[in-house]
Amino acid sequence: MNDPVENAKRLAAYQAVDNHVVDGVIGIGSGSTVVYAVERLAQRVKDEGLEVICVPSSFQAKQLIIQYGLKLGDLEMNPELKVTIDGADESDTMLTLIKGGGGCLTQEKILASCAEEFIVIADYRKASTNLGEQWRKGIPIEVIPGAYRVVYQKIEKLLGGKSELRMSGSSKAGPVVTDNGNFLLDWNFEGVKDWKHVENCLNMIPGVVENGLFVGMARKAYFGMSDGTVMERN
Ligand code: ABF
Repeated sequence: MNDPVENAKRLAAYQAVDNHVVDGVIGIGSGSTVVYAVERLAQRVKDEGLEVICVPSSFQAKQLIIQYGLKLGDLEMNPELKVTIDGADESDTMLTLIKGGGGCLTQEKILASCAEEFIVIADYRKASTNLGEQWRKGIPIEVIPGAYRVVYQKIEKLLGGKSELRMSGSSKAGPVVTDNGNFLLDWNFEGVKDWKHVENCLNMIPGVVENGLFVGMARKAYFGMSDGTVMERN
């Protein structure tokens, strides 16, 4: 594979699956990096007889699990996960994450919260020192459609910054609709120090379903690097 970013995603995903997956129930995140994790899982099922049930975090993840012939599960049948493996838009040195740039965050946070270990996989562009250095599009926030305007007004009052309703396509045809039938706001912030406080404030606003800040959830992150190595952060 010649594309350094794709190569980096693959390296991180393969290493995470090899180091953290044993027989049991696995949470499957969403996005382009997770594709490689599912690819590796399927190889291990075939080559080693690994026995896993995969719980998806999105429509995309479900399709991937089916496409690779893996066993599909859900949280009703399998509420306790051994590990959840997922991508991120950015991770700082404390493993505070921004997620939801691809539109998925609520089901991902649920799966992360149900896992003994939540493991992040990403390419080198996602690793930062201070959150917001790399991902410039703001914090994704999933909202009940009819509440988007009051939610963004309340966010501005409480925390400052500016929010935008995420639109689909270049023609601005309409808002992006999540797998849960909701809208997304992207909140642009400045000078935030206490991310747990922000996460809690956002989720206290009626109409907010969940937000894309993952604070204190990830156990470990694997970043594929452009030189073919993998950087680990705990
Ligand atoms: C989903 O996919 C989202 O939470 C996050 O925005 C994104 C990361 O995707 P990729 O692996 O394509 O960078 O997990």
